[in-house]
Amino acid sequence: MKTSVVIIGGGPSGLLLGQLLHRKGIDAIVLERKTREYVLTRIRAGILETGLVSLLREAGVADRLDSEGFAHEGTIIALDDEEFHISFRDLTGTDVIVYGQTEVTRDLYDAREAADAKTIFNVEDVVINDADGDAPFVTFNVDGKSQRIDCDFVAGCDGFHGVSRQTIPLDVRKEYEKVYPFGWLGILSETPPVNEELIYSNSDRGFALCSMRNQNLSRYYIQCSLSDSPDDWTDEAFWEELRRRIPSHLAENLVAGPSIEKSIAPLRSFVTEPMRWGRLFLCGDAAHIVPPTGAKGLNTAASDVHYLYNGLLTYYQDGDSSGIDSYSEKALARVWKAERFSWATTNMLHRYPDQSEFDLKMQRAEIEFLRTNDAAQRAFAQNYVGLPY
Ligand code: FAS
Ligand code: PHB
Repeated sequence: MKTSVVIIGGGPSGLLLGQLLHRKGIDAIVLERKTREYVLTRIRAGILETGLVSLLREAGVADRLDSEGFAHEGTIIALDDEEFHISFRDLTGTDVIVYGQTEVTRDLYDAREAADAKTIFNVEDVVINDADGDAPFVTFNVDGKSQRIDCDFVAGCDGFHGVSRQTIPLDVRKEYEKVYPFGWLGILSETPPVNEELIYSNSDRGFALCSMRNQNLSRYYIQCSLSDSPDDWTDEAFWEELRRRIPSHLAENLVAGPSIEKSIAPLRSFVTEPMRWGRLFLCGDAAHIVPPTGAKGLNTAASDVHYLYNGLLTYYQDGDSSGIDSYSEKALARVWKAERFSWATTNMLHRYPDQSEFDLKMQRAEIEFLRTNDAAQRAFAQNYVGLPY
């Protein structure tokens, strides 16, 4: 087989890149380790920056998003029993859109199938060959048969545990990592959200986040120990703990119900530099990971896709390689700002096991400064709605 771009990974990064390229007549084959059905069982992000919404519209996959997604013009930040509101719309003139990553991925798969664009599922033993040469090719096994695809470029969109990042030699790539001493226990429940906007809460029992997917599908998280497993938490225990971590007058509105999904996500900050090696480009979680506190994971994958797509477009349309040559530098400039915001909001809102009294005072002072200072709120809002591409 031969194609222009082999995209490894059929998650949101790979599918969005594939769809954008397809719309411009640039051929790409997506290789996905799992099945479409399996990929769509993953419950992940819920908040879309306007940059991602614009990209999805450019890709022609935003019809359902435009009809089912809904705008949030701000968020609630709570400390113990007090809360305050930060208005994204007043401070930045824009909102964020609530629409689950699962639905984004579903829309992208539907579009790819409608376009009859090639996706190969259940691939195994993917190897990227000669990425540092002029004629890369990808080999893999599917249904017990070995396959080869010759291409011009490879987009590594295969997430944190994929093969793409590992293809870059250790003496070429530099990795930066911070692992947090806690995780997020998340549940999905078919219940009305406790509040019309998100609530990020720092309580003496730990962090909690009240989010949603729609008016009858709520998404909640509580900070938990890394030694916890989802089976350690009954639904009743989860609801009781959540009630104790958000302001009591808000907790009175909490509607509990059976969890339809329950999982624990570890929290880490991670960046690989560079995000390009020869004709291999890393996109999304393959190159970087953020703690989900700032809702930046999926949204930073989107800006990577924007830079890579436009670089490939000028290469194929004008023979101009300046876009792909500057990809890593441009993508990393925005990645590091997202890493900083995610790290800072995680530190501001979570209780650390070894936190000193002084650390706690610093946390309280930071939240009080955010509550009372317009410039601080504007900076928070600009980061949350998404810095410019
Ligand atoms: P993905 O990991 O989504 O997709 C990579 C794809 O590559 C997968 O489908 C995988 O099966 C495939 N793959 C892997 N290895 C392969 C191989 N060798 N060959 C072929 N295919 C291969 N972000 C938020 O903003 N908010 C959240 O609440 C949030 N929660 C999260 C919870 C969890 C448990 C995780 C892991 C992430 C969460 N994220 C969250 C971040 C998440 O949304 C990612 O940023 C987003 O999925 C990035 O998309 P991709 O880069 O496409 O990577
Ligand atoms: C979610 O709805 O899953 C969500 C929302 C905001 C975050 C993280 C996760 O910061």
